Amino acid sequence: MKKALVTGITGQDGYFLTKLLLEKDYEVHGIVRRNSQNSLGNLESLNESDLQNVNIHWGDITDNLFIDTVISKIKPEEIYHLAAQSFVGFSFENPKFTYDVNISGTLNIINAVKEYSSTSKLYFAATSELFGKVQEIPQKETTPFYPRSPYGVSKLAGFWSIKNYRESYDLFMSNGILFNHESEMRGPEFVTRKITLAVAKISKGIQDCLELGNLDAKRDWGYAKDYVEGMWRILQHDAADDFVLSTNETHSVREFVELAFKFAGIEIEWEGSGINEIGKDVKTGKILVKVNPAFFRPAEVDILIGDHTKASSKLGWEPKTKFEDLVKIMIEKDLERITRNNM
Ligand code: NAP
Ligand code: G4F
Repeated sequence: MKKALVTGITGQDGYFLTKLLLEKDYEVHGIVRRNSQNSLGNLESLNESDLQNVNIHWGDITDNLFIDTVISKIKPEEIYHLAAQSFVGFSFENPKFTYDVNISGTLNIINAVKEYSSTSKLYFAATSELFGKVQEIPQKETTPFYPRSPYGVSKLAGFWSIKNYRESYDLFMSNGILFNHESEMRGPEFVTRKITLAVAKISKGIQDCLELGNLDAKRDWGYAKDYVEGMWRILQHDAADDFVLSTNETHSVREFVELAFKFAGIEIEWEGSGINEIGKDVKTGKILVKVNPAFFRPAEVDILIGDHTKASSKLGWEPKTKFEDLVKIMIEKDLERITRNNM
């Protein structure tokens, strides 16, 4: 039985990756940081028998003694390093914290592999945020990087640390340059989930209006379940390398909002522009969407659209879920949750 260690196992990707690894009969180990509720985050949505098969190690990736101990004890065949301060907006307010977790924490993992488990294959969760102020459309592995946030800068340090250790010490360390991927397990502060939660509540009459920042931002949005399959394939490849995973399509925040309302049975129309733009219910004329400058970022990534040709040809990976289906999955799940909780 192969052993896999997952950092960030309580997050969105950790949930889907754990399910995939258990299906593939891995012995799954996960790192969970302590919280006052003793909560296992998204893992609590696993069925009971799956949850019992996950070996939890309580600790923080910024604690190098803890990381050394866990990695030297388990010596996993595969390590998926997903743990991060992953919210771009928060990274502008808390750059030091973001660097501590995303740079020092990543260095702790990489160095522990080198010192105590050099045959482990390591996956690092790099990101399309590395492309930032894009230098080429679409973006692929050879596109120059230009990060636009403390988060992006921190992930750039992780990306190059992986490459540097790979080349210096002949270790199997790969970067997954993943474009945005969302799901019903997405954290509520990210724009897709913020939208589907609000639209579900508005359609049930328990929220009046949705306030957003930049409606023009464009992202290449895929489904997280498809992307964890890509992570796994990256570590099954015969050599360590760097791969873009994307859908090769881009859509604006505005389009996401329109579609989410449509799936909740509400047609909206837009009026005005800039910070005065509003979205109105076509039937009732009620204002359902407003722009709030508080949600704008000091520097924006205007457009992301990937090219996953390399992952297709070398790994046989393809995203399966289309944009419309992703929005539908998310809104249906939030409608169901809200109805169930009678909120
Ligand atoms: P997420 O839902 O925010 O999950 C982040 C995970 O990291 C959570 O389990 C969190 O634990 C854990 N974590 C944070 N700080 C930690 C620390 N100091 N010690 C231990 N664990 C810590 O993120 P995600 O969407 O699943 O993304 C997974 C990874 O892929 C992240 O590195 C992210 O930056 C990267 N990425 C994501 C996307 C995307 O679109 N989703 C795209 C490209 C790259 P808590 O539950 O305790 O907070
Ligand atoms: O959903 P977001 O916060 O995701 P963002 O910044 O693209 O980052 C996500 O994807 C990255 C991969 O490209 C990951 F590396 C990262 O960890 C994370 O998972 O924002 C998406 C867009 C931005 O342009 C933002 O300005 O939506 C815009 N937006 C407009 N109004 C908003 C809002 N974003 C948020 N979170 N909240 C708003 O009200």
